[in-house]
Amino acid sequence: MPMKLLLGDGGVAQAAIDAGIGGAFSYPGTPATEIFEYIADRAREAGDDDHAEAAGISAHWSANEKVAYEEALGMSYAGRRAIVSMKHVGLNVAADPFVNSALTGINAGLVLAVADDPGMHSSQNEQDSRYYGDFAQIPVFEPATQQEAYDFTLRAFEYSEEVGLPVMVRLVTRLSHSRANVRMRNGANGGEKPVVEQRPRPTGNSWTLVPSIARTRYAALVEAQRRLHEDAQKSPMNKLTLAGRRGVIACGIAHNYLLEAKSMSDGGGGPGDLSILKIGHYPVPTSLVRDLVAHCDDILIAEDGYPFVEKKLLGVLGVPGKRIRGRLSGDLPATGELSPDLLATALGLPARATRSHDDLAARPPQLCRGCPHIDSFKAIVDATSGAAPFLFSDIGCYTLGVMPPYRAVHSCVDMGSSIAMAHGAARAGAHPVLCTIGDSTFAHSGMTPLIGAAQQDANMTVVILDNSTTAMTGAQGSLTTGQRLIDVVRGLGVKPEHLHVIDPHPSKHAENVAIITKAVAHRGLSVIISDRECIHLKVKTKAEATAAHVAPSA
Ligand SMILES: Cc1ncc(C[n+]2csc(CCOP(=O)(O)OP(=O)(O)O)c2C)c(N)n1
Ligand code: SF4
Repeated sequence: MPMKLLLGDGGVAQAAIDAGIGGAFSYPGTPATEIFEYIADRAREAGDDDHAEAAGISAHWSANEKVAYEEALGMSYAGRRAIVSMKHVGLNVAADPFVNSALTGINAGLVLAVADDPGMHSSQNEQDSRYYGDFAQIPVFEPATQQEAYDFTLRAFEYSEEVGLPVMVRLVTRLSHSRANVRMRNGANGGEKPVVEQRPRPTGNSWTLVPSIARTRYAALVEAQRRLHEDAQKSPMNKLTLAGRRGVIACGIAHNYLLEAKSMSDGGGGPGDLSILKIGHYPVPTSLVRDLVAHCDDILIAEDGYPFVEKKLLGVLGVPGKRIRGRLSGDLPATGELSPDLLATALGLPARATRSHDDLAARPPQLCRGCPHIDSFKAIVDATSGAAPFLFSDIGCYTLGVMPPYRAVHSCVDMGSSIAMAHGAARAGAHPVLCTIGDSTFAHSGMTPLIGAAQQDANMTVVILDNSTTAMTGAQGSLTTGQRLIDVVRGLGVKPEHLHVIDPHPSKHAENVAIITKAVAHRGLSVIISDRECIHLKVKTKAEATAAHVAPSA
């Protein structure tokens, strides 16, 4: 079998290719971005085609995660396997089709790869996607290693078709972004292309969720839970090893951390007699959990994310006579990433003397020198000085406008929120109200609130920072930039006389301040498009661009 050094994200992506997908769908977001990029790059190489159609794999960035999920679901209905990938908060955006697709079911295999970010390396929260899987009542696979990322994803496509449901593969940052050798199935990596037949259209109609059909489908989903539970008990992704009376339940990557903690101590004569339940396939395999708890007196639950299994195990009443330890008990920290050292300490094993993050010199993120956002913020600040403006903002490189000396960002809640929040504040009578939003975020979820603001002629100023790219996540393309952005804004109902395009350049500062001042003085909606490309688009390669800037990826 061929071997390849792959990121966890690469393992998922290569498995999707080897599973014979017809398409990959995504909106960028760290740490999931590389799943789509890997597939798009391989497909492009194979097909020598900008959009990879010739390789038989369609791979285009979508406007947002909801759109990506729906496109993937449409491909599955049409009989081709599909993968949709996103960062954890992207699943909030895609939650509507995701949850409802568990009722409609799928046709060809549909895999949702979600990368969570415990510790918030580049995210606004550390939510745990396993809850979404539980909520939608679909199977979730959680790999511990890059090899499992590959193996579990391949299996996820088959299993999705066996049970007629989407299957989630849940990753975390450390796995997504670290590399290991991965053995691939025959035909991968230069071998024969996998041939997966287009599946025929199912008869009957289960895809139209009018109440009469939805009720039947929901009953079928609830009924299917019994099978999903039975499958999880028997799954080779869940493994129970009974030994001593101290037990550990290790979920996903936490199993890797456990092995490392044990190996540090085994080498030094530490206990090798832990009973271990490794969980990689949900719903939680309850009978395996029961067997472990019956065998042990003291059980540590290690999961990178929320205390999902720990809460289920404790329920309302707890487990009398047993010591159940984890994030809820305080034996592991309530927030942030786990690590081998944290597990070692919780198990009373010797921890390594490691460097902590505190040893590293602090390097706060900042806008690059020459960044067009700097000039936009300077103009906004000068145009509103002394007026105590509300400056709502959004997610992108420009969020760094929160830092001194600009201090021109007063909020950043979720993608696309700035326009709607500004509208809410304007309706409260606040003035002046401005918001800043990037071109990619505008396409993601800024267009819809602008329709309402335009219809109401809300007393606010929207500044769209068009740098021609999705800079923060590594310079992916943007769907609304340049003339297309202007056309879209007009089409959403913004009056042409209150739509201005400026060039955020130091030489144009006075002119820009005057335009913004006038726009803010207008009692109604005005939109300013601040149009200058990210300086890194001029750099030849994306690798150079990424190396050159220190704005965080999110
Ligand atoms: C729901 C969600 N999806 C994806 C992301 C990752 N993300 C953060 S900012 C951003 C887009 C930034 O592009 P743009 O708005 O054009 O601003 P720029 O970084 O180019 O200044 C993305 C995709 C996220 N934080 N939340
Ligand atoms: S990557 Fe581009 S948009 Fe982001 S801070 Fe640097 S210059 Fe500005």
